[in-house]
This record gives sequence, C-alpha cells and structure tokens, in this order.
Amino acid sequence: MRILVLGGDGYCGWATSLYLSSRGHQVAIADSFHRRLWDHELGAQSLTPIRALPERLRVWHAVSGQTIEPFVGDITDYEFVASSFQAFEPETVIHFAEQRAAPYSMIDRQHAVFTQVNNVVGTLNVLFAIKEFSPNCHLVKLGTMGEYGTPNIDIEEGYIRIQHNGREDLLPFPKQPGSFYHLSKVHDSHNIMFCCKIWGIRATDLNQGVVYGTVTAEVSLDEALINRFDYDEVFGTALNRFCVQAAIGHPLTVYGSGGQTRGFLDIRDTVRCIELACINPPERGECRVFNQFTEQFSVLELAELVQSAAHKMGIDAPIDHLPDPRVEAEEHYYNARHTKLLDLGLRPHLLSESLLDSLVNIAFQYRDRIDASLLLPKVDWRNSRNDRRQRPAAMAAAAD
Ligand code: NAD
Ligand code: USQ
Repeated sequence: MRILVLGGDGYCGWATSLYLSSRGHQVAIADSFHRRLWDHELGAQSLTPIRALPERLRVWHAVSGQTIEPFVGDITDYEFVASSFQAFEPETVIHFAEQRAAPYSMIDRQHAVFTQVNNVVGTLNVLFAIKEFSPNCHLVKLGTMGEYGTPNIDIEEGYIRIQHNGREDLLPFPKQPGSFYHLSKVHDSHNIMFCCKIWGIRATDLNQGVVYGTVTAEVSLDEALINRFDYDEVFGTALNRFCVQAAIGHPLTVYGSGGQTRGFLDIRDTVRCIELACINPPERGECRVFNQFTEQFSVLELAELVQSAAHKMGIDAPIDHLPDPRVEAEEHYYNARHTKLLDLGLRPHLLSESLLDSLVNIAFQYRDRIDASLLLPKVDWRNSRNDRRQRPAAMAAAAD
C-alpha cells in the first residue's frame, strides 16, 4: 500500500512509519518540523537524543533496505499538500500532523489560536486534497479520547443510539473536551464526518488514549532511530513525567487528588492499531470511529505504579499532590468502550506486564539529560495569558 504519513517525524508518526515500512508498505513522511521548533520555543528537549530526519531515514535504509521518501512542508499550506499528493499518489493517508499538547494550547491567546488554525486548517487541506487528487484514498486521522471528556455515562465508540420523545437515531457521541487542543480535535471530527457525507470520502477517526513507551522493534535496530520521550510540563505526559521524576528523586507531580482517569496504550499497540485501520478500510462515504486504547488508569494509580517500579530499583519516589493547574474533574465515572480494534485482531501489550520497569530504566539511563526546571507546571487553565512577547514567526502569522 502507498501510505503517506503526515507528522511522520513526531512520536507516534516515526514509530508508525518504520513499522509500516518494515511490513513492506511504500511509506512517505510529510512533516514541517514544527515539533522540533516548539521544543526550542519552550527551552525543552526529548529525554532521548533524537536525530535529524534525513539521518534517521538514511540509517533506516541502511538497516532495513527500505526507502522512506520525505516531504518537508506545512500542511496548512495547500500547495504543499497538493504537490505531495500529486507526487506520491497515496492510497492511505495517516494524519498525525497536529499540535498535540493541551497545556501548549492553554498558554495564551496566540497559542490557542495557533493550535486551532494549525490543526483545523491542516485537516481541511487534507480533506480537500483527497477530494481533488485521490477520492478513493482512506484517511486515517488521529483524534483523542479527550474529545468525549468525562461524562457520567458509558462512552461509546463515536456514536450513541438515542431515544427522544418517542423517536430514535444513531448520533455522534456528545463531546465535552477540556482544552483548546482537545476542542481542535472535535472540530476536525465534525469536518471529517461532513466531508465523508458530501464527497464520499472514506475515513477512520481514531480516538486515541494517552500513548506511552519509546521502544518498538524497528526503533531499537539502531540508536540513531530512537524515538522521542517528552517529559516537560507542556509536552510530557503524566506517566513519562513520573518516570523522569523518579529517576532524579523529584516528588511525583500528581495534580489534585489524582482521580482523573484516562485510557492508555503502548506505542507498540498504536502502530498495530493504525495498521489494522489501514488494511481494513471503511466503505466510500463511511466515517467510522474507533476508541484506541487498551487499559484505563487514574493518575494516582499511575504514580503508585511508578513508585513501586522505582522502589524495586532501590529508589524512593514520594508522591506530591499539587494544586491542579487544569480545569477538570478530579473524581469521576469513566467507562469507555474499546472493542472495535480488538475485533479486528489487536492483541494488547499491558502496562502491568513489563513496560513500566523499562520506562523507568530509560529515564534512569538518560538522567544526565533531565532538566529539573521543566518539571513543575506553569501553564494555568484559569489564567491563560492574553499575549506573549516571543513566538515563532509561523505562529505569529497564523494567530494575527
Ligand atoms: P508529535 O508532536 O510528536 O508529532 C506530531 C508531528 O506533526 C510533529 O513531527 C510535527 O512537526 C508535525 N506537525 C505538526 N503540525 C504540522 C503541520 N502543520 N504541518 C506538517 N507537520 C506538522 O505528536 P504525537 O504524540 O506523535 O501525536 C501524533 C498525533 O496523535 C496527534 O494528532 C495527537 O493529537 C494524536 N494523539 C497523540 C497521543 C499521545 O499520547 N502522544 C494520544 C492521543 C492522540
Ligand atoms: N497530570 C498530572 N501530573 C502531571 C501531568 C499531568 O497529574 O505532571 C494529569 C493531568 O492533569 C491530566 C492527566 O494527568 O488529568 C493526563 O494528562 P497528560 O498530560 O498525561 O495527557 P493529556 O493532556 O490528556 O494529553 C495526552 C496527549 C494528547 C492526547 C491525550 C489523550 O498529550 O495528545 O490527545 O493524551 S486523552 O487524554 O485521552 O485525551
């Protein structure tokens, strides 16, 4: 299959590109390197030392014999999207190319506007390019479980059957996102659903939970292929942050009571879920939604798991309950359905099985690169600033 991976230089995109390439698919990566720019802006960097894309691709060719073609550009630029589609003629487009950090989108007005412009315009351009150049192409789009929020009822996979005043319909599940980033995903989902209806595009919207893990079979083939491991307060997810904190004896930063419950999955399951979506495409005009996660945990449960993994290594990792900088329910009901990918053949790797020790180990292995000044939360949902003096030119252009 000819598969174009938008955002293939990022965390999920890099692991997915190599996995699909190793399975014999013809893969191309499109990326603007925005993610690397945001690290510069925030004064942060991946815990693991990641190489430049050309070097990554050279090494991948050397170890696997496979070629991955790079397209460097911004998908909010329609000319770039159009020329990439014309040159590569994809049968499937996997779309990871968005600003994905909730805290980044809550820094101030410019970051909120940038996030929504980047994500919503990028996705619209991809939809228009599919219509114009590859109407049969399958769009596999990364959404997020956070689109649903935390309703006090079971969460279904995309749609819910509702009876109202004696009538019944199958309707999109209600969305209650918790940041301008999560909102951008809801806007994308609506645009995708609409384009499937009016143009007969085929799409899979993958509402993914929080992904953890750095190692996949392909990235372990050479150190130059190593994947990102983000731990800063903006891009680092809670589990990564707890592992890094444990490695340097910093208290684990649980926000509030830690009762916030989310769905999680191993990066090895992310790449398999994407493959399952690609090789089982929907019909033309169908917009299907899969909830892509394998287990659910509360934040406090995660902290306790890290604490006990650290304890086995002789490390003391106390838990600190900080005031929650986000506006979110700290205790709530959470039960989300996630059977469609299992039905297609997913065999999950579970966090409890082994991975936690290896995550803490990676944090320990690279602990000399840890910058402790990036650990405490600074972005405050209740107090997003109106402006910020320094910002990259691309962001200024989008926000003004
Ligand atoms: P990431 O930031 O590591 O990678 C995203 C990549 O997209 C980066 O390489 C970035 O440079 C590129 N990009 C961003 N905007 C672009 C643009 N306008 N044009 C071209 N390239 C652009 O993020 P990730 O963690 O790999 O997440 C990938 C996708 O999966 C995102 O859409 C995210 O919302 C979704 N997702 C991630 C997680 C997670 O836990 N990481 C969970 C659920 C959903
Ligand atoms: N949290 C802490 N301590 C920390 C960091 C976070 O308690 O040091 C809490 C947060 O308050 C939140 C929970 O942990 O309640 C999850 O936060 P997170 O930063 O680990 O993840 P989140 O913001 O939800 O975002 C991540 C990815 C995003 C993806 C989302 C999937 O960055 O791209 O969309 O997970 S989901 O959570 O299902 O929406």
